[in-house]
Amino acid sequence: MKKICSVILALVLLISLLPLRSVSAAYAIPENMQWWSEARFGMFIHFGSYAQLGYGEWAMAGKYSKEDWQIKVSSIFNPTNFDAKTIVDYAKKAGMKYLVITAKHHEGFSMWDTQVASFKDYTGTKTYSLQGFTAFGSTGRDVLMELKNACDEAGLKFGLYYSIIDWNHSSQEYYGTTNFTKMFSMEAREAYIKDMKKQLKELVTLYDPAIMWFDGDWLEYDGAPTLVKWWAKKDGQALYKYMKTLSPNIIVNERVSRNFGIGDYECPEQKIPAAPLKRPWETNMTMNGSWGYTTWGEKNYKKLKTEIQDFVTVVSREGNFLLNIGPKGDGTMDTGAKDTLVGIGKWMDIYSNSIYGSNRNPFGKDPVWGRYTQKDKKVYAHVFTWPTTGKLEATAIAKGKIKRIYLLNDSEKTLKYSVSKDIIKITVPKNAPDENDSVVVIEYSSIPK
Ligand code: FHN
Repeated sequence: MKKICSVILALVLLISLLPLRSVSAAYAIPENMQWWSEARFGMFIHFGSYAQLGYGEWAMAGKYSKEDWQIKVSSIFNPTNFDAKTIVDYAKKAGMKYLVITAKHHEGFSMWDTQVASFKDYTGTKTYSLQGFTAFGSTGRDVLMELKNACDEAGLKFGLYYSIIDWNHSSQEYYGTTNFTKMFSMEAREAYIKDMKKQLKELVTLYDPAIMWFDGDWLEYDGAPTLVKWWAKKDGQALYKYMKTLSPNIIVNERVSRNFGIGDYECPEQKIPAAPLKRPWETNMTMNGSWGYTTWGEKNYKKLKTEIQDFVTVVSREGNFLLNIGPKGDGTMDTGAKDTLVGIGKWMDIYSNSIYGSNRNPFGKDPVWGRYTQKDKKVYAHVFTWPTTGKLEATAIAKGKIKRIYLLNDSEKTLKYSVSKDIIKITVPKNAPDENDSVVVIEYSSIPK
């Protein structure tokens, strides 16, 4: 038996060293995630009472008491200029197919008219929510519903973010030692988890989100709950199961209790994995280093080239890209966010065929000049560094029959090429068609399975 196992192991190792053939996906995509996998690109929106201050979504932690934060920051939050249609228009024009907005971040401020009684302010008399705690409540508006309706109208999927930790809830408080929260008692813990699930039921009933994006779970603890380690792997498993009973097709990320393989996909944050992961994944990333609005973030936006090349790199490793905006306290987007979205949109207008429904680089290793993505019988060579020699060297799929090679931005014109062994030498124009990422399409008539 032992001998058989070692032979199988050796075989598996050997196969893993072979150059990847045109593997479109090394794992199956569940039916309810097909749209998500094809979409590749979504908008993250960090929007809460913290936006009012302009110091980001962690401004309260360890610096404000619940009372101070609620009086000095949350109570004056009044996003009257929040314009869901404008935000969704920018997302759509950028080529985004879904969005995820913070319904409740760690501050515990509910962005909807929650009726769950324990989510009160420090006095225990007012609901700690946009409707219950601010002047905005008198408008009768529901920003989450406005955004959901705008998404429905524009054909984008609508998702919600929900923080498991809650710095303002009466059950717990921010606890710097673990950078999590500390429960005041085990009874408070039980009651909070029950009420958190009541809020989640409210959110599913009211907004029917396609995605529930959890966060504030990061203890990565697999043991019996304590006051400081009050959220464990089994709580995450129970939460995932609960969400699926509320809405069987909802997509739930791994941050019900991360790094235990729970949830439907992994969420590398502010980074791009060096290679495809073992199951569906989505990099979540800021445009300017800030999730929630910050005054310094306005001057800190990445270059458009960086955004586009990061996005393509994510897709070349079969990931999704969730790119964040942090609206200001009045609800408007800042110029840097708008410019970035318009810039990505201009590139996507020409090159989105190399993104939507595309999968990993079929060769594993990145070429020196850029990235590869693949969709069916087309390999897209994303050329970040255009050759000065007029010749682009690309890898051929072993035993594949090339039908045609052309520029994605000028598909009528066939490019000349020659193949020797597994190298294709393509004659390309002197100047790069796109300063951020030019795409050469290598279309095959047949590719071995
Ligand atoms: O603490 C949060 C942070 O504010 C932000 O929401 C990011 C987004 O992925 N998640 C947590 C940090 O990992």
